[in-house]
Amino acid sequence: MIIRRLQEVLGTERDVQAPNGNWASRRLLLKNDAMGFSMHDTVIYAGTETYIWYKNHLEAVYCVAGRGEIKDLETGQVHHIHDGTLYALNGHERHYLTVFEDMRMICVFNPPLTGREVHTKDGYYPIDEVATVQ
Ligand code: 9YT
Repeated sequence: MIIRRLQEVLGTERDVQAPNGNWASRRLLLKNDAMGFSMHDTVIYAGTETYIWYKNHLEAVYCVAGRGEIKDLETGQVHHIHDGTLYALNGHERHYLTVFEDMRMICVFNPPLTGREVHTKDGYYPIDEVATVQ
């Protein structure tokens, strides 16, 4: 059994900041934890807009605090996000995330992230090209 607390992750290799400052991703579970998925406690900051296209991953996101919206660029639909909202990108949808009030998100990735991935300029995480957290 793995027991891990956010407090233990903060400020370590598992605490990853977006280079553009839009988010902080605290990686509670990674590939080497052998769960078949990764799980992150992520904060996306108010006033930011982020283009994302997870072409290599499926991602489920559960918002537990804050307010924002997701624009699905495949359909043009905009969905409000707040405490208690889940979205699951089961079709690798390109999207924009716009944040009105810091959003705290529980993010699950399949396949799991391995360590310190950050978005490429095209908004995705590369696979098998990044440093792994041991
Ligand atoms: C919701 C989302 O995709 N935010 C970007 C950060 C990412 N989810 C992560 O690595 O935690």
